Amino acid sequence: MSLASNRSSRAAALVRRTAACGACLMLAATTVSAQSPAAWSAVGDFGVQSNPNGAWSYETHGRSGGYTLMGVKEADFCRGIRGFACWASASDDLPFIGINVAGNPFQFGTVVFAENVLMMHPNFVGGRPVVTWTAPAAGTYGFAGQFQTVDVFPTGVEVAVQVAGKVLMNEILLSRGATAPFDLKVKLDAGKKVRFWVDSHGDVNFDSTGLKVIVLPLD
Ligand SMILES: [Ca+2]
Repeated sequence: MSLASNRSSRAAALVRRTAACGACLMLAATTVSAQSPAAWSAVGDFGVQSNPNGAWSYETHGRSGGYTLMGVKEADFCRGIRGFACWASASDDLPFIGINVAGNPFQFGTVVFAENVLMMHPNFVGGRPVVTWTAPAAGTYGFAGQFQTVDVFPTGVEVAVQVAGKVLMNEILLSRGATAPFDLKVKLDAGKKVRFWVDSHGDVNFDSTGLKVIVLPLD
């Protein structure tokens, strides 16, 4: 569910202080705190009712290029895991984008399923899970959040945020619990897509990766 209508004057005041952006892209000087009302939340808005899901969509990016909407939804038992809901490109297959719906944190195999974080995993043929946010109107938006490895024995992942093919941030995470935070300010035309993806960085085993994103309108 989009929370766009809930943007508050407090949030606007918070971000307006850093809204004077002469460039199309720059790092935001303001960190969006946990207390800041969110206009959109990748975690809070996540659902398996529809894809696209408001401003969010859940895609697969293959090595051949192009993005495909994930067409399989599991309200529970994604990959046979109780308490795990997801979108996937094929039934019981990778890549997936999901969330813990168990009501408590748990571990399945080597993967730690925390609450309030999206879980992403690439596939064996180079397919990346991609969380995509589409600008509903032209404007400047703030994107704050992080990627984090959530497997006990990660083999390394490459994570990135990009818009229209331009990479805004790109990091390789190799160790357990490693994080790649971001706090970006981006000027977008209506309909432009900001994408958050996870690549296997070689070995695709043990590549489960968490993602949190808060989006705030800055105009
Ligand atoms: Ca890997």
